[in-house]
Amino acid sequence: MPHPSRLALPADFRWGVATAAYQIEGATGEDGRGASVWDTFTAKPGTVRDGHTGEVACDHYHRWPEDIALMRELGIDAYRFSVAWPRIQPTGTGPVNKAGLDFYDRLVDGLLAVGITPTPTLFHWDLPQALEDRGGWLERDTARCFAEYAGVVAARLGDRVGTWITLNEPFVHMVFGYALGSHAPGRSLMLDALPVAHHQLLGHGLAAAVLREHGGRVMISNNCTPVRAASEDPADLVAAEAYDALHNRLFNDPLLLGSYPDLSAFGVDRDLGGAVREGDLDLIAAPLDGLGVNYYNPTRIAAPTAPGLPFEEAPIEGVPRTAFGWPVVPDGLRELLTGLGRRYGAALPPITITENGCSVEDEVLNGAVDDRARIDYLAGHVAAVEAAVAEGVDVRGYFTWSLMDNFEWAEGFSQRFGLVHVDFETQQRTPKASYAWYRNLIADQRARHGR
Ligand code: GBH
Repeated sequence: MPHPSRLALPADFRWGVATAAYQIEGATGEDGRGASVWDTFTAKPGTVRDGHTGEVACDHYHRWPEDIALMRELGIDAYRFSVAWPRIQPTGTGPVNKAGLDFYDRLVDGLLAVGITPTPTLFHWDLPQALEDRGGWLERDTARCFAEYAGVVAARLGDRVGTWITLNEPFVHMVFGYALGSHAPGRSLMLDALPVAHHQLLGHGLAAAVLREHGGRVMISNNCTPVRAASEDPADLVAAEAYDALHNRLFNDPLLLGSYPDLSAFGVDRDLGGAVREGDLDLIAAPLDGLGVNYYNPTRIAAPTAPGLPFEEAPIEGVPRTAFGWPVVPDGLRELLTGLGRRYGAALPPITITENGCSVEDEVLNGAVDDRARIDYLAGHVAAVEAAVAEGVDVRGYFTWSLMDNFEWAEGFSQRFGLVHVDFETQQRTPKASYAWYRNLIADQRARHGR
């Protein structure tokens, strides 16, 4: 494990933690918040493990001062949280709920008061149900509504927020939410979900223009995975290429190159099922101030053995696994970052790792939580970022997922990703060993650079 103080990262490298509204806030029925697709989804039996919901979650909506105190003690530079659209516009468009804006106003002021940069994400999967009732992200108009909402938030917080993240992981939202149905809104459209990719990206483009009018800098967080072919067999190579196009390039290419990748292996045209209109790609490709990269693990792909999709996932063998069963491959992050550098060259804006972390099964023993598997995971991945920087990739910051254990979507509260343990009966927070480790890493880096 590399000693943190030897990390060769730039002096202005920024450290943070990330969360998302529906995963931590709770208070879903308070202060005029409208329903989101996740309220509807979790209310349906059989959708989430053990029937868990985000109704209370970490009760962050009420306990945010305590959570800011934990962040202050951790010593982070920046906090990535998400704004719940249905708190701001309960029906997704039109009427604005002042009490919802007030909450984020208090949060932003609370962060600034302790020297932490608020870095809000505007959409982390909790679409107002009223918009889903009109077709959700399958509908082009949702992109327009998203820009309207972005303008409302920026008008209130834009004097104190410098950098905005428009969307979180549009790939994961499209696949789990609209193609497979394992996340809200629970639709199983397979490839017919592709317009959801375009409408989210269009929403990003329209919102970016609005955020800029308010003087904001704009980023987007994409879930990226380095794709490895299961073998050198040409059929596996072709399958890996197809998967890379769907997972990574479908979202990075339009943003950075202004065009969609070739998806003909999926029998899909470049207009994504007729969704793309003239001028859309110019909007989507407006320069970004940074690309947010969320990395968890690499993906191994083989040729399909049955008719259907042009690829099949193959297991990655011989590596540790997280409690979730995901393979732990820190070097995959270096591979991913250098690969982005090679593919996009001068078109690649500075990168921030906006999520990286793992779930660990843990328990509080005598007031302490020994999550050394998380320390190993984080140390390995920070070292991979350092290696990529040494190879010339411009990475400006790193956010750990997550500050605290929270509602892990379809897995409910069963997967713990936090630096801080949360007892969901008592809401007691207990910093884990990884919290102390991360605090030391940040303090060492700061001392090293005299800031
Ligand atoms: C993120 O999504 C989300 O932004 C965040 O809300 C969430 O809590 C966090 O990650 C943890 O899940 O099948 O072994 O190849 C991550 C999306 C999709 C990444 C599934 C890992 C599969 C691992 N994830 N993916 S594997």
